Amino acid sequence: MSSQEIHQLPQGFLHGFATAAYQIEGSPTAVGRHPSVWDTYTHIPPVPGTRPIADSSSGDVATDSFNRWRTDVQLLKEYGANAYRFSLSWSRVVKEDGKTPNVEGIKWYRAFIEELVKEGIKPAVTLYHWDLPQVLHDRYGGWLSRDVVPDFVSYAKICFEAFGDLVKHWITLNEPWIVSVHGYGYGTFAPGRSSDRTRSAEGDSTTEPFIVARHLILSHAYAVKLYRDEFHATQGGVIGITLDGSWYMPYDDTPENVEAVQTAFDSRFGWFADPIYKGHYPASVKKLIGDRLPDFSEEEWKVVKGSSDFFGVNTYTSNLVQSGGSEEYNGKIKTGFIRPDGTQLGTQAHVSWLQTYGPGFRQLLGYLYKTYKKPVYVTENGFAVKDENSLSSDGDDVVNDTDRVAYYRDYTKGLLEAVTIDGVDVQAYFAWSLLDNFEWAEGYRVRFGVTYVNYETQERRPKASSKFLKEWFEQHAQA
Ligand code: PNW
Repeated sequence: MSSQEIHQLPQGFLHGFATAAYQIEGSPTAVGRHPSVWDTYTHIPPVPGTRPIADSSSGDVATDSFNRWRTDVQLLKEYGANAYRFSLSWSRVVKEDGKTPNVEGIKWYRAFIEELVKEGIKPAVTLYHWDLPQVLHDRYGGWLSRDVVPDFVSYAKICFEAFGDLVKHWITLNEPWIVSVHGYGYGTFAPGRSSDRTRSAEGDSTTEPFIVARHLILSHAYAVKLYRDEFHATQGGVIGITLDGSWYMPYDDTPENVEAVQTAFDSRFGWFADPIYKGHYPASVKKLIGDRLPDFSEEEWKVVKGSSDFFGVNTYTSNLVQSGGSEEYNGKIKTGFIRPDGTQLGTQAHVSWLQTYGPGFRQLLGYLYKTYKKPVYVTENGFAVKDENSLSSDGDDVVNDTDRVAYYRDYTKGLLEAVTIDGVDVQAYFAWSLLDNFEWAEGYRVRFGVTYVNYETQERRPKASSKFLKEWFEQHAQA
């Protein structure tokens, strides 16, 4: 370590790991928790006989973190994290009427948060990471109805009141694009609605994702308004949203493909980010969706515009973009990893959508900062090593995650260059994920953790990547 390498990230930089409630907690009925749409979706496929989850699993047990939370906090400590991003299960915090605080559930989260703070780890709390209470879906269609807005705001209020003395970083929603498109377009995530009748008995993929997106944006915005009006003065935290996407580059320099890149940014980030940070929809999205893109009233626009203190981004990869795709949600563009000369961008992960490309991470951070003019929080970044799931848990292979170490080496380099050379105001970095966990439609076959989890014994073993990140942040972040 050379001396000029020390402490190049700004004072107060948050670094740590991320998880989400449904992916790790298990114990679906403990302390008064009731079902979310993910409990339903994993147990009752929307079309009888189909397999919504690749290995037919669910989050019933997951990493058993509801019971093993002290172990998890110790791991975070061991890895040198000064922050931890996790989500609250809405149906553990609120009773089945969807309104009343569930005292037992709140007590459980309170103990967990107190332990984090005692250990010097700042909690960065996501209010919604995809686990809508089933009761709200049944009552009025969940995100399809505007009725969800006051229910989300009252849930947020319960959380600010119960935890806001200790939590200074709030994230309203995780990846509204994924919720809208996977939940109501493709139907591959809960609640699994789609026009594709091999996947879903109900749903309209041409309209529902846009309606859902509108209610997600409003729920976010009114929760932020509440925090600013009633809690900020006494609690002094920050609040914002997390969007997801990649760095997009033209496949070649033809004008159509160069233009398609902007359309890619607009449809993945801009659909949500432009309303929230700029106060209008992107022109390309308006043009493509037309009347099916529901507008906001003048009063709503006032609440939506400026409703995020930071730009939270979950990003894993980069894409080469060509014009001429068929999917509206993606702006009718095509994405890939193979260059015109046949070479690939980087190392292939276990999931088809992910290849390593560190330089794209640096560029994306710059693009988001320049375009949206807010401090950037990297709320997820990570890699699923190919065939890691088929290694024997007896030996050391499972902890020698060479490709993941190489990924983090590339991406931390991109992070540092964005901050020190490009002057991008990045204030947080969370690696996905603290643990191998329930990877949604992939079940347990895909592992993103820096900690290996043996799902038979629930034993946790630190992988080489956890050591890499620990040492890297020791060198580059101020204590
Ligand atoms: C994230 N993409 O979703 C989620 O927030 C996590 O819960 C999840 O476990 C993690 O990624 C790993 O999959 C995304 O294709 C999944 O660009 C895919 C993409 C983006 C976000």
